[in-house]
Parts: sequence; structure tokens; C-alpha cells
Amino acid sequence: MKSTDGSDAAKRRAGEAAADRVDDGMVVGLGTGSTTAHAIRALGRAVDAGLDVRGIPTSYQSRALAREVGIPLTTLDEATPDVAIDGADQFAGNDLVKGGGAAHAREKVVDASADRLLVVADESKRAERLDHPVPVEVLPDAVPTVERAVREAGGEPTLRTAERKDGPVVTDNGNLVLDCAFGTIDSPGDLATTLSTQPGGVEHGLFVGLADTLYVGSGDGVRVER
Ligand code: ABF
Repeated sequence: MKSTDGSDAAKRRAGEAAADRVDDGMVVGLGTGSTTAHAIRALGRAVDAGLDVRGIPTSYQSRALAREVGIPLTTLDEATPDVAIDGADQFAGNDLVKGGGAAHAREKVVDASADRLLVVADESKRAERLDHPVPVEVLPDAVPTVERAVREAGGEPTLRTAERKDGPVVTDNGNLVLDCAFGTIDSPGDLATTLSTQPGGVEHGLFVGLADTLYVGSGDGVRVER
């Protein structure tokens, strides 16, 4: 049966297709999440086969996986990524909502610094217009202030909590995450500006116009969209 859901096979097709676009000598931004993990594993196999690449991880998780599969690592101090490969929670055209893995602050820095951002996703992430809650990484002391600002902007914030233990999710940067539901987002650029200018908000998960190429996996292949 053909599937257009978020199956692991669809994610793997997307991840591996993007990894295939990485050429010898490139520096690659390594995103976070289960779809990007397929790209990182594919790059590890290519390194084993002789490909010369260096990776810049966007999270503890992607750093650990890259080390496990043998991808040499570097930093933004040393190199600029030629490409970044990263996942998304939802995409509409080349606008994205990210941050389901609470790694969107570093992801945005690495993805935006890359010459090209290759987004890997499955068809279940596609939307006509973005309506996924927008994660906002927040300084712990600023949670009430940012919550108020999000409500004033028409959103409903929810502090993200850890599944298996009491207490909030803490990001790699020591901050907390508010998942902010705005309903359908009519103007992602305007909302991005509003969220970016809120003191105490470290980074939000709207990546407006950042995707250069999308690799969208489904039950029977990968669509490449520019
Ligand atoms: C990261 O992982 C996030 O920014 C995005 O939220 C998530 C996508 O995860 P998955 O590929 O597991 O669906 O890229």
C-alpha cells in the first residue's frame, strides 16, 4: 500500500536523497530530528566510502549521531556550511515551522549561514498555509513576559514539558520552550518579526523563506521542490 504519512521509509527517502547532493570537500550543516538522522547516517556511509566532508551539528543529538557514524566535525568559527540539511514540523512553500526537537535556535544559525538549505520532510508535513504551533525558545526568567507578548500577538502559549519526567523541556542552551498556537498564520514574515523583537525570546521556529530545496518523501519516492 502506498503511504503519504510520516512513515520512517518516507523520511529515509527524503534524508538519503538530500545526502546524495553533498559533494566532495563540502561543509554540511547537520540538522536535528528523525528525518535528518537518515541523512546523517547516509553521509556517514559516504564518508566510509571515501567522501571528504565535515559536519557542523545543530544539537547535542546530531553531534552524537555524527560522531557515531564517523563524520568529521567542525564549527562555525572554522568554516561556513556549503549546504545544511534539516527537517521541519510543517512546510508551506519554502516557509517552515521548526523546533519540535527544541533545537531551532542553533538550527536557524547554521541553516541561515549555509549557502543552501536542503529541507527533508515527508508529505505529512505539507500545508497550504502554516498553522502548526510556533516554538519559541525563552530565557527561563522571561517566560511570563513572553507569554503575555504572545497572547497580545493573538497566540496561546504552552510551556513544553518533558514526557517522562516532571518539569519543563530544557534546550541545549539551558532555556525553556513555549509552543505558541496562532491558528492559521496569514503572514509568517510579520509574525516572525513580532516574535524576533520580543525581549527574552531567544529564537522562534518560523523559518521564513529559508528553504532552498525541499526533499519530500512519500510512500513511493521523493519529490524535489525548489
Ligand atoms: C528538527 O526536527 C526540528 O526543527 C523539527 O522540529 C524536527 C523534525 O523532526 P522529524 O524529522 O523527526 O519529524 O529538524
